[in-house]
Amino acid sequence: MIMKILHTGDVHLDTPFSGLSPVLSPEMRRELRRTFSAMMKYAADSGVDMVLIAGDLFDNEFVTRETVALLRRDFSALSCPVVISPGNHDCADSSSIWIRELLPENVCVFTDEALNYFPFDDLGVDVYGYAFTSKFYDRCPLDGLKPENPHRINILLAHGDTTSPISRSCPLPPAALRDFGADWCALGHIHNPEAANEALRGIGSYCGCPMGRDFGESGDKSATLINIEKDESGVRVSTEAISFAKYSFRICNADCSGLSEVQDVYEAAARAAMQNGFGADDLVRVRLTGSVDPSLRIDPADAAEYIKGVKYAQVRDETSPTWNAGWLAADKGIRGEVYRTLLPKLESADPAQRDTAARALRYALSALAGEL
Ligand SMILES: [Mn+2]
Repeated sequence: MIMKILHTGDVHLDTPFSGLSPVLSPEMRRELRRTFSAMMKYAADSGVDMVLIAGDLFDNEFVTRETVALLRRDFSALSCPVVISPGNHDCADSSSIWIRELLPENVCVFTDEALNYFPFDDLGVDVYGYAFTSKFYDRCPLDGLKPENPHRINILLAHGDTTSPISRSCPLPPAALRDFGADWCALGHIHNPEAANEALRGIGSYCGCPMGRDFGESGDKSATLINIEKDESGVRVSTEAISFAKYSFRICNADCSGLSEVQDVYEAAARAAMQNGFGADDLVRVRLTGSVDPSLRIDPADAAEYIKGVKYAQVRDETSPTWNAGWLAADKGIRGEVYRTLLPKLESADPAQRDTAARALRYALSALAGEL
């Protein structure tokens, strides 16, 4: 038996993208839908045997009419089955789309929180799964269970957390996955899955989200194409990441150490974005780092204006106002006193504390200079 599967999840359709501008938010909502449709079109055109969706297809239980129409259209265009395990964001509660049977016949959805399976006799595969039926799922549903038909290809399609045995998002310890004994575990829940996937080598993998939705989901995003082959000699699985998103969130640093002119800082921000090769399909955050002159007044919005040729630019000022600050340390007046008081926090190991102290010092220096 040999089969090809497209595995996705954590699409979070109808994410509001509220952190972006009023023009960009609706565009990114459309783009997320387009990315989903591109995956389904790929599945239709490349003749995969099955599509697996490992939960969180929607961002929340209120699904827009437009999105329901899109799912019906894209799923009905497929000649293969689609199997869905609802996750914590789109749980199978009594009002959910999963229960209302709005989807075409080739779509199989787990709606029970107990583990069960859909058999696909023509493909020789059984797909095991379960559903979140509320936001939280506190236990591992695999305990003591095994696939019923060991000679078939057994897939576990699951939304859960392999990184913590006390997770409230369905704990799935790697040892429990191994004991269950599926030929492959197609998982959802972790959007940036590189580290988690390292620990799952040979058992399964998270697909991650197909498109980043904010700077917490930066970098290349993809779906997973799974090739699985099973015969008397054993099981062979290979996976391939396939990208469908047009836009990506990207983060880089601009070292501003020693700078004392805002113009130079803004140009450093623009240069960092350029040197990282960010372009028209990138939503970019530049983090300003390093120690700068305490009197420098950095305006992140002004700095962002300098970053050209990208889809969206944002600047975060994470500099420390401690460059060349000997004159402040020696100041016998109130400015020196403020500086000396804040210095331990300016040099703290905790970034949040450093940030607060940096803002406090800049505010104090501006106030004492009569600028506020
Ligand atoms: Mn998710």
